[in-house]
Amino acid sequence: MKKVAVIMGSDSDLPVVEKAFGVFKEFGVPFEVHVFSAHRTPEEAREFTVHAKENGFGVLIAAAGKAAHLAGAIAAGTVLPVIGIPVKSSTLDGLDALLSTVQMPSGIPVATVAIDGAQNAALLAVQILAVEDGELTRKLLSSRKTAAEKVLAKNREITEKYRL
Ligand code: RP5
Repeated sequence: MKKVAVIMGSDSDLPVVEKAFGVFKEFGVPFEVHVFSAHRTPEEAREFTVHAKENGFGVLIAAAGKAAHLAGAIAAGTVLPVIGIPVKSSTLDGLDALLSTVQMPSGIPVATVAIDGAQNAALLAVQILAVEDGELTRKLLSSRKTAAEKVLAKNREITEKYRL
């Protein structure tokens, strides 16, 4: 199976980003974690990116806050799918990072998830890998079913609690 790379702009992003790791463990998807900055270590970020496909990666996730150019810079160096996580790490509550990540020019796409949306970023990466992997698809469908059953159980519980 292809690996997922999770790249963050700073180790200060780790508390947000690490919510993705449990998803990969749940689905048995191999992943690697890196800290590369679009601004502080641009050469290293590019070097990793341009060799990512030949190094066995299938999807790249990039998380950054503030003027969050990491996902876009990474997307510029590969045709692998890139998922951006805008991180809430400033006085602007992550809106700065959201706009910096999502507003990519035509031709260089970044699939941007919600501010601090590491779990959805990981799920989207798993779904991309599942396109060519029946077992992964089966696990995803089973996980959706379990989640739906939990909601329906809560529905029964709350409905009963407030029944007149
Ligand atoms: C961004 O600047 C990083 O992704 C981080 O979210 C933010 C602050 O970085 P530190 O100053 O905490 O290293 O590049």
